[in-house]
Amino acid sequence: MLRDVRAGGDSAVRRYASLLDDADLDTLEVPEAELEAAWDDTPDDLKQALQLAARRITEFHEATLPRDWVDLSGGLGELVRPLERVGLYAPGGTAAYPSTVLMTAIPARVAGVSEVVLATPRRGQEPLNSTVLAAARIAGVDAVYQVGGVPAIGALAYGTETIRKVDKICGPGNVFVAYAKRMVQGQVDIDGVFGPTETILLADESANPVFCAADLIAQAEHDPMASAILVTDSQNLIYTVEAELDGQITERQGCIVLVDDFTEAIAVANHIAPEHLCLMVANPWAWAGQVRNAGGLFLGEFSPEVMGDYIAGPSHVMPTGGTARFSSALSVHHFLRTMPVVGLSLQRFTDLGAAAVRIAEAEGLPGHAGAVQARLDHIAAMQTR
Ligand code: HSO
Ligand code: ZN
Repeated sequence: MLRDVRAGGDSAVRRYASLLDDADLDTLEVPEAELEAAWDDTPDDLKQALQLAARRITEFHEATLPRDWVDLSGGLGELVRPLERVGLYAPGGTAAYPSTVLMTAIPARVAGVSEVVLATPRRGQEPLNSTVLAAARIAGVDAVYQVGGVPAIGALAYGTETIRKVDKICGPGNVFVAYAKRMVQGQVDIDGVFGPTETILLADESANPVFCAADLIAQAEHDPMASAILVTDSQNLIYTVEAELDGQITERQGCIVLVDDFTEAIAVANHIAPEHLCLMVANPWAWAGQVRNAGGLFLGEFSPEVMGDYIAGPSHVMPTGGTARFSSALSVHHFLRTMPVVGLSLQRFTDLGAAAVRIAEAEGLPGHAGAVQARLDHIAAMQTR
């Protein structure tokens, strides 16, 4: 499919839309009228909730923006530059989450990306998810394409007549979308390949069992592969949480781990490196320093993961499957590149030149040595004049 889209452009995308999703696309872009109608259909209180979320996500990401710096005396600096174009993917059906549109588009916007586009599948005659479209508008998405699945990833990666090639593709998708992203990686950047969502609750005797159970259930609701794990040093809490759960989570989705003490609980979490780590303990800030591996850290009984999913501020796109050991939650940094700048003065050059020449000689690269030596000689000649 990727090869076909690369070769065939729009017409290949159309052909697959009809083949896979039974959709007969006049235009690849969602018509303006449908975007307007989606906006009008969105209830005011929901718009306000999305706008509040958008404001908080914007503020959080603005606060984390790195700045350019230049040290004129040392002749060194680093300039920060946003990516030019980013493509977001929003899955169709029940996994169409407006929150994910905010959580991917806003960090890109705040980073200064000039063009942010969204691809989401059109299924047959069905209308698109109007809240997803409203969220795209609130997040300032520039264009919405009604294409999905592997062909959408191909179109964003290679470009077609109507869809411009992007520099980075972000957002969750089913397993085919995830693999398509992996296949185009290198051609474009991707945010990651995400597996099923995971949450670990570390709770002590003081934790509220009703809250613990509610958080485990919220996590398990995502899909049958989602995992919800409670780690505790309190046998008593296990009884009370189990009573609250009342069989609402299947064995495949969850488990409860009894540890000797809280130090061991933290060690378990660091070993698993979960996407979400929630500390339901008396003094969560005191333990935060011990956490090494987690996609996102949620502290205390009033910071359940669900607040992070929707409204707290950080992006809810977080590394899964233990990849939190080496990668980070989506943020402005994923949409920026840094460019080191070297602007040495004559004095700095004179101080450092001989060492560079020496290393060049050791590497057997006389041309490199010469590029420095020519200047050193020139400076010496100027000074004796
Ligand atoms: N918990 C999910 C995000 C999400 N939850 C979206 C609800 N909607 C990511 O791990
Ligand atoms: Zn969630």
